[in-house]
Amino acid sequence: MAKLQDLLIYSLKGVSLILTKEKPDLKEMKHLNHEILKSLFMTITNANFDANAFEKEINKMLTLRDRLIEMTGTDLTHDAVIFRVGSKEEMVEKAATVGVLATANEDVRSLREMIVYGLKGLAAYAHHALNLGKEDDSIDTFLCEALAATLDDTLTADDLVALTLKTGEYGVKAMALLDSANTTKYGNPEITEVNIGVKNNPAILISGHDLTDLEQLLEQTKGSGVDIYTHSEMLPAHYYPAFKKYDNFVGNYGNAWWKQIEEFESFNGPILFTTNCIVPPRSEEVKSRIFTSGASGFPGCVHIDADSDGKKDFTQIIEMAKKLKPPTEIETGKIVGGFAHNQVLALADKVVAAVKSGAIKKFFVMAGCDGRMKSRSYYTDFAENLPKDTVILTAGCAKYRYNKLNLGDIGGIPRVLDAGQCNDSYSLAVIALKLKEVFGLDDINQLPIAFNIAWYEQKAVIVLLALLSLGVKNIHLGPTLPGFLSPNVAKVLVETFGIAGVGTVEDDIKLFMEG
Ligand code: SF3
Repeated sequence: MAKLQDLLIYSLKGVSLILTKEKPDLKEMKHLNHEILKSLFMTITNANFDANAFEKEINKMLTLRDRLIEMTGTDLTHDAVIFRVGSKEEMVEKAATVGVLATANEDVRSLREMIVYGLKGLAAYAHHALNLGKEDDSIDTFLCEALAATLDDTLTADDLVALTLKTGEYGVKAMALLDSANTTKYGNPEITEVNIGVKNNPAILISGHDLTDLEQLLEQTKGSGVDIYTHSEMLPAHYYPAFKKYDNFVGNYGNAWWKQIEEFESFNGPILFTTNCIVPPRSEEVKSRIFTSGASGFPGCVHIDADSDGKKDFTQIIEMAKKLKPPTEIETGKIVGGFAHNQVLALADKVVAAVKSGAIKKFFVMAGCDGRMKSRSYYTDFAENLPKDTVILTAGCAKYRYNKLNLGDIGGIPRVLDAGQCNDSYSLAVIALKLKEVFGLDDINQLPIAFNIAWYEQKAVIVLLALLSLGVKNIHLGPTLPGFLSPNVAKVLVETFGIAGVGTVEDDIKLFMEG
């Protein structure tokens, strides 16, 4: 399946090469751009495990490519433009020659991969915005130019470093687009207490990041007696005013994605994945309760596609829920979130006064991803051991490492401010830029804000590149530096941007508090 993903990416590069060279002004272009976004999104870690879905997508992309060749009459002869494959076996064979390792120079390979991973994250956010009816042609154009550039052997390492930063700039654009799409449709997130216990009704668990799927599910379950719970990255949906009107939208069940094996067992009802992160289920019983939609997929699980108007029919999930037991309680209580930019800026006077009086000494941006590695307990220890006059700004599923600790508040400001999903890391950048303005600083790095980011998949890569493009320096990245950084590329990131890994909790807190 990894090979099929490589080949799909290669076919996208071929299509992008044609689009970038020929710049066709075609009616079909919109459809093609949307397909490119979806294809890239499908290749994000833990989004889609269905080899047949990738085979189908490759065939679809090659048909679109051939049509493009015909319509533009291009004379491009790059292999990515002209290669042909028939069976799945042929695809796997071809993929072995065009995958990551096909670039021999390790620094060029490292930069190309960093760009492609960033583009995957960017595509995911642009695709979410598209589902809400918002798109930006300049993002689509850049995405194709950047994909095509990864085929260009004349580009130097310096050119690719510049392109990496440009990818970050477009990452900011895509996150701003999604933020505006979300808040225009669903309102600005506001401070919200979310129940983490359960009720006694049959229920559906919804996971992933797609709010339009949630909206449709809530509409279709209204008055049905079936409750809806969020899981993992869907938790922040509770913060949006538009979803508060649904009486059956009752709480969040469980933790970050990697705990789903046990948690899906005890949830008892069906689970809908709208995007990543899926963990292959261990039992047929749990698998029979898993449904996927959008870019996600798992072999043997029912995939629900949208019709031409974007509508999805969730009837079979709802009917299944009605026949199954209510969820088994695994915890009780409430968690608080909803601190996206609009809400935090509404509290700006309070926040600024607390900084000026010294009640808040430092903010720690701890956004990003969670993962199952033992070393990630670092983030729980880090949060627990931070001085009491510090505040954590979080987004993404990394929050589950500390959002249920009782870290208290500072003059009514909670010590963990959850802005939302990983894409809402944009909110944290907006907050930082606003504080820079309020404090009259010239440089974002003069703020009392430290960045200790946890990464796992490609959306964290675009968040990192976005922060770099905004001029943020000295970001710590853990629990280990990405394996796709070659020693030389890592050196550039360290020397130019002050990027660092993580050490021990004690040493790091000392370092951050002195910095
Ligand atoms: Fe998490 Fe998969 Fe990245 Fe959206 S759900 S942050 S890892």
